[in-house]
Amino acid sequence: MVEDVKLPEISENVESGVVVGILVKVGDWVRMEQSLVELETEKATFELPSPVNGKVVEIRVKENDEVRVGQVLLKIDPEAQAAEPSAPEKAAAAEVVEQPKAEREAGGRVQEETLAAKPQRAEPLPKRKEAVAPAAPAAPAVRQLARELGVDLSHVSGSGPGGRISAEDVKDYVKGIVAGGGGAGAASILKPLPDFSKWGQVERQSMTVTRRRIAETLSYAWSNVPHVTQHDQADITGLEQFRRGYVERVQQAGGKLTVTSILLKVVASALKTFPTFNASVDAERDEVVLKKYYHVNVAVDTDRGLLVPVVRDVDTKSILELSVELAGLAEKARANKLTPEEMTGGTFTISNLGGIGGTAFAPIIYWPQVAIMGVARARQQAVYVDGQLQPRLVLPLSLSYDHRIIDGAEGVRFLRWIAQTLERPFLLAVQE
Ligand code: CAO
Repeated sequence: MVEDVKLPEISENVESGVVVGILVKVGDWVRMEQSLVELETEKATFELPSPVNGKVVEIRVKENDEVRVGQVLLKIDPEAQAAEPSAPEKAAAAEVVEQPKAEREAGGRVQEETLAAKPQRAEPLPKRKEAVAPAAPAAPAVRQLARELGVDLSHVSGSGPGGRISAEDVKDYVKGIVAGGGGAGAASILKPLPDFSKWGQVERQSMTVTRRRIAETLSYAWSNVPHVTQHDQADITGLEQFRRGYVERVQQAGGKLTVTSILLKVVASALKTFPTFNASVDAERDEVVLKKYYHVNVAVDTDRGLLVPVVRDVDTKSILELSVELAGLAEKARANKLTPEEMTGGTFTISNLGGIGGTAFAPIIYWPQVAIMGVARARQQAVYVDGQLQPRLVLPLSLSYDHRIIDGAEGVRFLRWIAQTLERPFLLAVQE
């Protein structure tokens, strides 16, 4: 009976996709799991594998068609008779059978594909396969390259839209492994997991494209940058009074005046005073790249995971402008509307978890930057001021920096500078 190949349910809330490539034609013999159609959804790009062995008898879609979950894309006849092989094909098949075992194994994939196109082997065909899991998003040519280089694409971070993997990404990954860094994936040596189901019930969930990219980026920084984290705190009692006094005004302008938007301004001044914190390390050339622009990433917590939009030219903007811009970027991040440009080019990162809680944390540097500041929750504390115990609002700050180019003393000075500026915000007015 002819098998309808439909667009399966890909993931929650994804009801349709766009056909970006048709990988077979009518009359082709396909094997179960062979890629048939390449599809792109708002979350991922993947290749739809064949659920059966058989012959493609009809293709109902073309490139750029939008297709819905459950729609029939093509039809495969699992019972169609293979054409009688020609004499040369029979000879080739006989040669394959007579090849030495080692040689057969070495060329296994090519043979498998050849045989798939002309099914002459009398091997039993597996039954239907139900589950269809999205593969790593990459074009067939990129998959071919990965196969040739022996790269598992699930370890490669895609730089294209929706995490799509390009040939360059595959090459970069291999270069990283050769250089000993593990590549963008930094996951070259993966130990096999135990079978957890031996000890109890488990559920497996596919990582989203966003989650995979977060994992790749942070693994790379964690494995390649020697981190040191320095902690300090700032008495922001006065700053809080100032903030409260302007909350409404900023709100009217469409922003939210919080410690994060004030920190953007303070950080821009600190980066000008301590240029090494606004740099990158070019390890290949043994150089430090000092940037003369001040674009600060702000970590935003979204339901898809951590996103880090950039506020550009922070040094040229007022706290009011920064508050409006930050509120807009955070909203866009949470609505999944950030463009790739809005997340690239940053020179330093602020990660404020204080709105949620916590006393301190050690953030991971957002490579290729060299420093990141973590902010935890400001709390009322009893502090001696001029010999008197007073209730003060104290903000915990943590700075992780790249110890290759920043020494501990400089780390302390940088963070102290920020703390002192927060304690005496009028300093901002007199700093460059
Ligand atoms: N201490 C105490 N209160 C704080 C605070 C802090 N450090 N930071 C923020 N707050 C308060 C704000 O003043 C606000 O209070 P009100 O609602 O009473 O005015 C409330 O917490 C919520 O603030 P916010 O989160 O809306 O605004 P923000 O500008 O401070 O932060 C953003 C914006 C985008 C940084 C934040 O929403 C966010 O997503 N934080 C999480 C970042 C993150 O996940 N980092 C982890 C990266 S590493 O895994």
